[in-house]
Amino acid sequence: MADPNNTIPNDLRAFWMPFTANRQFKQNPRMFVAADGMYYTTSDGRKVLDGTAGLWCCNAGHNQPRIVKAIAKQTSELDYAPAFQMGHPKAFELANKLVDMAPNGMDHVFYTNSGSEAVETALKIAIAYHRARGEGTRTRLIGRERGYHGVNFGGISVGGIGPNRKAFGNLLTGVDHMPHTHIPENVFTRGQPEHGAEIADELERIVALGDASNIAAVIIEPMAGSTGVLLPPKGYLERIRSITKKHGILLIFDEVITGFGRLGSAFGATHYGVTPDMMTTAKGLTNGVIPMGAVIASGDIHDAFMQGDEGLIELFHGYTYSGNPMACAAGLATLETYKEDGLFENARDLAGYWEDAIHSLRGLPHVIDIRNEGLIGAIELEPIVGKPTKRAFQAFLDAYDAGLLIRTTGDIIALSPPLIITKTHIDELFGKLATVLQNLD
Ligand code: PXG
Repeated sequence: MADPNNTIPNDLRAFWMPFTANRQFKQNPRMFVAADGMYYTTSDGRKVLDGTAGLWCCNAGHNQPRIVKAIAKQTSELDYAPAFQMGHPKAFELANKLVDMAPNGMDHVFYTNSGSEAVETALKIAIAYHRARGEGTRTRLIGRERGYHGVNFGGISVGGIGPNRKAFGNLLTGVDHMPHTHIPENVFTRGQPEHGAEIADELERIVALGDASNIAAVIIEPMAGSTGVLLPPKGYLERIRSITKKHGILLIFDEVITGFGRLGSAFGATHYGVTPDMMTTAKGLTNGVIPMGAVIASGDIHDAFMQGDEGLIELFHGYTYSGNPMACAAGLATLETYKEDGLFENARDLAGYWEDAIHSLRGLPHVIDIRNEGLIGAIELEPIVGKPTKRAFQAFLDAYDAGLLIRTTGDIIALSPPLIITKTHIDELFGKLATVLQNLD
């Protein structure tokens, strides 16, 4: 690869890259050296339109001036403060702002450093909550096929993506999985699919088998992003909510992707009008700039822990970097940007234009399904026989060469641009993608 600025190190061996074909990458590296607004700059000086907000996280676009400034200021003011038995003002300020955006009654925030840690935290809180209320038998967890809840042991146990689980032994015990909602009747649906609400009733069967008195929580993504954008059928989330409520089971929405405007509202919960008991968040919380996650929990859950001797620690859990000052500063500036620049509104306003643009790819070679909602979308390609994932990955490489960043999972292309996107960018994105697909083997 041409590298006129000499920015690619000579030796790429030491860095063991995550979720990457390391040997293939290192033979032909793709390096970003700068970013601004909707575009990355590559080491060979090309502009690449960001069709994925990094990894679904840079919702306010790159190098957002408010965020850059806030971090610079924070680093010279208070770089780090101990997270246990000490506080700093911005951690409280950010928690209050998050609670203001969350559905009514979700009014406490526990900080983590990633989505994966937010998931582990929520699962632990769920089990400890029941115990605190004298229902210590409620320890089982229920996830869903094709669910992605990060990569730690709890998350891959409740998660439903085979390759993320298969090499890692026994995982957690006491976990069941509901079926996913991706059914052929809904092919080429615009927005929420019509068919499949009844798939939620499978939860009743799992509860009947394991008994509600043994079940702590159900965790699902309101819209399953990582597996390739699977939207909840109309009525599905409502049914899951009513079944969990009926049986005293906590409902956790994993909002790591759906949080912070992706669907045109603050959270999937607010977009779909279904309130869970906890939400896990990360990514867009700090615009991806500084690692941070958070669990937002209901008052009921929080208050169950606030019993007994006030001098005792209520929850034996937390991280060195929980509520880190730099992350809090980035988070506050990010939330301010979403508000001041009307980015959730922009996502909502452009959702129709986005929908028409993505569905205009119907009929191109190998395209077997297209789905969308808010500023998210997926184009599913027919796999090459005997070589699953190869076709979509080729599209990824071709798009990169054409100046467009997309994300692929299996043979699905997923799109989730920064929410600062304009109609012109949408035209550029789908114009480039159409050319890539037309020329794909
Ligand atoms: N839950 C959900 C719903 C996620 O999407 C995590 C938890 C874990 O977050 P961390 O911060 O630990 O990575 C995620 C992360 C992709 C992709 O392209 C998706 C994620 C991360 C990286 C890539 O599908 N989702």
